[in-house]
Amino acid sequence: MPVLTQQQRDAFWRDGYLMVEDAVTPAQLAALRSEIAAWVELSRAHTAPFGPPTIDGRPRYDMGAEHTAEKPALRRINNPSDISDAYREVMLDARTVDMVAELIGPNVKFHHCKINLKLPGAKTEVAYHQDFAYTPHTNDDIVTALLFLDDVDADNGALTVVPGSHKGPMLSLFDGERFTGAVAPDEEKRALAQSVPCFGKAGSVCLMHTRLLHGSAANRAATSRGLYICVYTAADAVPIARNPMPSPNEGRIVRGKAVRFARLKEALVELPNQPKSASFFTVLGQDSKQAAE
Ligand SMILES: O=C(O)CCC(=O)C(=O)O
Repeated sequence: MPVLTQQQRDAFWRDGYLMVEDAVTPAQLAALRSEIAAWVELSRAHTAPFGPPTIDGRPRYDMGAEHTAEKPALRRINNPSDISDAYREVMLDARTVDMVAELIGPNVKFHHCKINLKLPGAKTEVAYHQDFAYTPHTNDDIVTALLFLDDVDADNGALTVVPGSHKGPMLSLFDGERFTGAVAPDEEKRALAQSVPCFGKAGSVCLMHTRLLHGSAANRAATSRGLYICVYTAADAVPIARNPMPSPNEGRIVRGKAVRFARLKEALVELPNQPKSASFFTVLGQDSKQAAE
């Protein structure tokens, strides 16, 4: 039995994104949320990004500069599926994976995952960009699955997307020679004028095409906004840039089977610069908390 209707699949390809409620079971959602609560507690004892490191030696957890023990601003956990059974289970086998397989399958592999967290009072925001510019592949059958760990409304920093923009051009994330990780200010202004917010209950997922233009504002509410973001590609999409967040699970087949041929889609792709810091928020000009020396 398919999990998505034909109408939902058509909407994804027309708009470049699709919202689906109840994308994981209540038990899965509860397990993910309980891990987050523990990681937020853990972050109170830290004054700079901390481990256990990802496989390229960078810290797994990143906090915004406003972070304090009393008011944590943990904003990123890199590849939580490497360190948590609950996150691994959802990455490998939640209903979201079936949905992705119905969009770009049958053969689907995992690329990387992360949590973007906006705790109350945190300043974290996401400048407009297209994910494909960070993770270019030989073709663009790539879906970013953004699972809502909290209820998301108009005040707590919702994801905003530009419907149909996945059919448009790839926009540069460079300002001259400098990789800014964000589209130019005039493009951002245009995007803001056309964008729509993605609201939903915890447990909803936004399935987003890798070329869709999107961003998000800071959290102005007293409630947190967490997203568990998993990136999946068609098995015949082969990376043409280093994974910004490498994981031992990169390339793992999550539905169907491995394939022998890479599929090439003709395109001119600007190659990204990879972050050396704990998360791309520093590339966007939002410093991490750093211990005072
Ligand atoms: O956290 C968000 O609101 C957006 C996430 C995002 O754009 C990304 O991680 O590429």
